[in-house]
Amino acid sequence: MGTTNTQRPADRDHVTPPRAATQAETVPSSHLEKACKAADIRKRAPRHAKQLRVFLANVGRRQPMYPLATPPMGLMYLAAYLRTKFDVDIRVINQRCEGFSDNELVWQAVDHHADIVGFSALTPAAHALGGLTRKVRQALPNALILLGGPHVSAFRERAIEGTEADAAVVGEGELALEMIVNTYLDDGDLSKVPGLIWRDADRHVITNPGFIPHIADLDSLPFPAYDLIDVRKYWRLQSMPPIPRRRYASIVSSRGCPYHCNWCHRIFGKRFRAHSAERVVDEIEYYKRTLGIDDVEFIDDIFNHDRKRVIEFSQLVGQRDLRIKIAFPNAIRADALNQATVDALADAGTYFCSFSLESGSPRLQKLIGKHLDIPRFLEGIEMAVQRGIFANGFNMLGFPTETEAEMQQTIDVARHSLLHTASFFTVTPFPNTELYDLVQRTHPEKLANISYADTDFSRIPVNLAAVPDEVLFYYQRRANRQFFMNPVRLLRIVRDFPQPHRLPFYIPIFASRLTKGLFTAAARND
Ligand code: B12
Ligand code: SF4
Repeated sequence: MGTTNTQRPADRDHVTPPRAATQAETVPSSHLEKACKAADIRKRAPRHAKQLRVFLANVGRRQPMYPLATPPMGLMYLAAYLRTKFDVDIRVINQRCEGFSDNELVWQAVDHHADIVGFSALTPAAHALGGLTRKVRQALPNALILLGGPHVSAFRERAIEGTEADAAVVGEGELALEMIVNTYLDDGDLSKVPGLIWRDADRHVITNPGFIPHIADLDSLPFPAYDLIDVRKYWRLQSMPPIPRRRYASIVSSRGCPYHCNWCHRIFGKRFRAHSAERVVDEIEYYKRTLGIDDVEFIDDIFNHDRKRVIEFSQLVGQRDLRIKIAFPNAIRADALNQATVDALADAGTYFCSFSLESGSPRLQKLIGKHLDIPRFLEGIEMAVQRGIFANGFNMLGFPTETEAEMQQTIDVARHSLLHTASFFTVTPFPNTELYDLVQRTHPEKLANISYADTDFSRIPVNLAAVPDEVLFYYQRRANRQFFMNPVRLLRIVRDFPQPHRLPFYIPIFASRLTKGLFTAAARND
């Protein structure tokens, strides 16, 4: 499909001189030696006299009812990788953490004199990409503007439309970005990068054929670039486990997931790829030494897919006497746990773990492709709680065709479990998922007006269930009431929450869940 040769105007050549050989002669060899840290750099990009300047930003701002921020792992991985391949000066900004306005974010790119500007977005924040890329284009007319991250993986070509971006990367980014930078430094012909979505000289959007294989050996990647963020800022904010003020680092110890949940993008593919246990422990040890952390959270898709690795990891933590606290705000599949893995994780220092039920209905478990073994899910939670781990649960209400009785089944499984806390989210279909395809086949009209930018949890972006909005709202309120309004559970929360004095912080969020839809349902008639 790739047709036109180059989408890069000639004036972008200020970084890549047209006469490479002449330019190389002007570079002092000592500088070249220093710049070319990786052996292959000279081969790949011998010609640019000026250090490449890259600006990477995570887009989106914290909301009062959704104040979470986590280190921008995707960008930190990309930055660390680029540094091993090119002579490059990189600035990484997370708008969620810094609280920058869009103008301030663009100013950061300008201040960095960026040659390449890359934005990463989750879908709820993606509405800002149009304005941001236009402002960058105005302020830095020669910059190559890239998009990547979960929103691009979901929306593909639609993600670049309405923006000024030159190209968008679907899925894992390291190798794609390396190829893009090489192209940028060479002849700017983006038609050479497999699978890339890009704009040709006429600004038409083109998707290249082919794909870039996933990185087979994750251990070949450098540690994510924590030196490019101020991790201490994150310690003051709420992270994924609802426990603020932890001296933590996030770790992605594996990529890819072989399960088939139909709402999930699987950005990193279906094959489970993991860092070795040794490398994960090295990483923790490194952060302890360099960042002064005493806590880590794993945000893999599924940390415990390989039980042998779980045991090895836990043993190494013990052998090296790491004394680290470990949280799994996601990443654990409860029905894949057994006593040995729970014991190993608890011995290693695990104190918080989220478990995803999603639905308590066996019919829906099949429909949504999760196929969770619910009795084993409950056993997994029980084993974890018995080992002193604080257990949080994720559930969803509003799957296609879901009935009132099935919503109640979910509530019942959750409230009869030993979970300490739980959330009951609304199912939202993202493009390029099987769930989205299912709704497109059965109720295409429901997809027409989804407001993905709506992060107000008292509203419903879309209702796929077999019940009207008011009923779905009712079951969401009921779920919170029945789950939490239980004196034994409340006592357990106060007793076991790692920072009980901070519990009042959650009262407004909890109150909004208990009143969800009470004030907006009447205003909706879809
Ligand atoms: C941590 C996390 C968060 C953090 C924020 C993360 C962030 N980046 O901003 C918080 C807790 C805030 C969060 C919130 C939500 N999240 Co979340 N979250 C995650 C999680 C568990 C890990 C993200 C991560 O760090 N991954 C590891 C890094 C290495 O991967 P990465 O960021 O994708 O980056 C790689 C590529 O995408 C690419 N890349 C990324 N950026 C760029 C940029 C450029 C220029 C290029 C070239 C490449 C590139 O290269 C990177 C390296 O390979 C993912 C699950 C997952 N497996 O990723 C879900 C996930 C991202 N979240 C998801 C969802 C649905 C949500 C919520 C909407 C949930 C909800 N109902 O509230 C909210 C959104 C809140 C809001 N209002 O915006 C979905 C994404 C859906 C979508 N289309 O956006 C995911 C994918 C889960 C899933 N499997 O469905 N989340
Ligand atoms: S287990 Fe998690 S990562 Fe795997 S398919 Fe299901 S939702 Fe996606």
